[in-house]
Amino acid sequence: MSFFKKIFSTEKKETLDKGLEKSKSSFFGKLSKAVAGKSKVDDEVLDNLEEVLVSSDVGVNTTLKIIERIEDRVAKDKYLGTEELNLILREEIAGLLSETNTGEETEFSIPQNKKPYVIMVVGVNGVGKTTTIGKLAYQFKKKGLKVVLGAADTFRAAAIDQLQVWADRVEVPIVKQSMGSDPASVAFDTLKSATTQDADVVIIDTAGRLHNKVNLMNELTKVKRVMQKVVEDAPHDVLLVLDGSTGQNAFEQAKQFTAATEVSSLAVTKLDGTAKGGVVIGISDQFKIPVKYIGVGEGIEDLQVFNKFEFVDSFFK
Ligand SMILES: Nc1nc2c(ncn2[C@@H]2O[C@H](COP(=O)(O)OP(=O)(O)O)[C@@H](O)[C@H]2O)c(=O)[nH]1
Ligand SMILES: [Mg+2]
Repeated sequence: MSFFKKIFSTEKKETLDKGLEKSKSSFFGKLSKAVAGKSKVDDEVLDNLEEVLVSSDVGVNTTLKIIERIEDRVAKDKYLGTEELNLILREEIAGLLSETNTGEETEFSIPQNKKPYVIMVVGVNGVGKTTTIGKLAYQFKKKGLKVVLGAADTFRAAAIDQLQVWADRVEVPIVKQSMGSDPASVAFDTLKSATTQDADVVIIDTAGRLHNKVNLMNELTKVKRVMQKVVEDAPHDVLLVLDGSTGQNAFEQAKQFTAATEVSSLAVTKLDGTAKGGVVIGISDQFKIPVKYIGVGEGIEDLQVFNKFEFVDSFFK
């Protein structure tokens, strides 16, 4: 049994273990083939390992970094056994995640000195923004925080309705206008309302249907600027939601959004039921933006605060 079980809630860990099952079995299946019949880590094993990592959606750059680190270890210890490879990979991956994620977070929380604390949620259609907002609102409310949602994805009526469904489910207020209205105006109204209600957290849903970078940049810049008329330093967090099951596509989206706006944290969704969980490692390393939350199911409880120790432990257990 791993010692992490003692630190973290067993229930949370079980959900994570289950969510990462497919990624794990695919990764270790490939890894055992990569080292089959080999007792020491040599060039051939390293070549195979490189292939395993790339095909597990860790991403080319991050894979090269990991391989380089293992090469350094091989150079020091010429008889590095393949049975030690698991442990070494685990250490190197935890090390990579440390560079961006402090990794100590285990609880849903917000800084105490910002009120209301404004989270702007961005990302393309279908990645799980609205669902993540609903789950987050639920967690914050459970902590006794007063939450207000803003329906600034005004492109589709369904988008507003979906957020409304979550607001009803979690029983938190929502600010919305009709479909097609100005997202910045909705964001403004939401912050006004939140201030009047003395709310602790505001979560703003946005549209991801902006295909070109200039449009996207203009739109998000405008939403931010208008929010700042109400709360000077808003948004405090720009949370980019990425669909983990899309693998390399998630990298591409991260590239586009980080070019269009200042993204301060990431949520990687749909890690359940995919074999592409390695994407979390690559994205966290490549973009130097902390992964704050991970989605491991469609249910209201299926959002977790990302913790690198738990993640690596679940993956390598
Ligand atoms: N399996 C799974 N499905 C998810 C997760 N997060 C979101 N979804 C589903 O993804 C779909 C799109 O989500 P939605 O929140 O509407 O995406 P949006 O367009 O970005 O707002 C919905 O069917 C959600 O139930 C997750 O962590 N796991
Ligand atoms: Mg939505």
